[in-house]
Amino acid sequence: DKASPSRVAVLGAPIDLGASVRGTLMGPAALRTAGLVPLLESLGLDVTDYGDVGIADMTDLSDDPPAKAKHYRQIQRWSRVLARRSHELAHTGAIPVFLGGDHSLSMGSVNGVARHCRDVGQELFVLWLDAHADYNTPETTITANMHGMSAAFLCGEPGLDGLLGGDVRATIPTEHLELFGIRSIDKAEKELLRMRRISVADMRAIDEFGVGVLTRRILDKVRARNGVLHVSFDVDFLDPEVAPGVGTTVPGGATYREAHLIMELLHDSGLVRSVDIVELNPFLDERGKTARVAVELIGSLFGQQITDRPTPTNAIVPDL
Ligand code: 6HN
Ligand code: MN
Ligand code: MN
Ligand code: MN
Repeated sequence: DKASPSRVAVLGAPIDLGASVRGTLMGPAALRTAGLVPLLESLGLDVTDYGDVGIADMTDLSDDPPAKAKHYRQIQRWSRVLARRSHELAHTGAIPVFLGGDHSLSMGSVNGVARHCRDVGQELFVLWLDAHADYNTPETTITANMHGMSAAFLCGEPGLDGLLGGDVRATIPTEHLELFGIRSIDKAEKELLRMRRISVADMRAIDEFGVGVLTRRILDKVRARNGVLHVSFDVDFLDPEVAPGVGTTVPGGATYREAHLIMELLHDSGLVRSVDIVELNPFLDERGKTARVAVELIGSLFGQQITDRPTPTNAIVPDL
């Protein structure tokens, strides 16, 4: 496999208006406090921390906000600023790591990476580690919370078309979105996912086949297209016992070991080019437990391991 870049660009996005529970705006600070940057440096990576982005200098656009999209103007500011910064960072050849912040930030971060991939003619795949599918539109949403709409926006679903104003909206083909760890989908959202034939490795699939097999299946698909991978890691992907510091916990999530194995396999693949860490809510955390677990997992994603055993190549992979 091709070697991953050895430079990492950290950028915080202290945003919480995409969720109904306040507090994820403290996420970037908590991830830094838990030692994210020194851990990455200890793995031999050249890390630049660009601090947190803000939206104070942004002027509002004048499109009509959709009826069901709470705090649309604020999220629009974040999306525009993040899409631009993300595009710039991807251009530098470093691996951008976006620290959230609620999951609406991915509308900007992934858009910027997708735009860069389009410029250089590379296919981008998105691995969405999450309890939720985040595939609502302003039409299907029950809550009007925009963090539940980010994956749908990225795939070009209608309803948020004015979000980036005149800036480039680089959409992801629906076959390039891989939802993983899912255990909570709204009714209309499920229907839309089915219509679009989006790949959903739900918790049942994980129980039946295991995360090793399912992760390899995705990596094989990316390799077959000579593509690269963005990992959007919503910490509610983890079981609430492991990660209590989240506003939208759902029981029955990934275990500590399952999550580490996924990250280790992703690292070995050399395919990951950008990462989001989202939905950590330090206000709900228990003495930094969730922040620490999230940082350890990012360590595994960037090569922390016990021995240097390589990934076996003889995996049996079912067709889901
Ligand atoms: N997240 N499906 C629910 C909604 O409000 O649309 C939950 C979304 C959760 C979003 O956790 O990133
Ligand atoms: Mn999410
Ligand atoms: Mn470009
Ligand atoms: Mn979630």
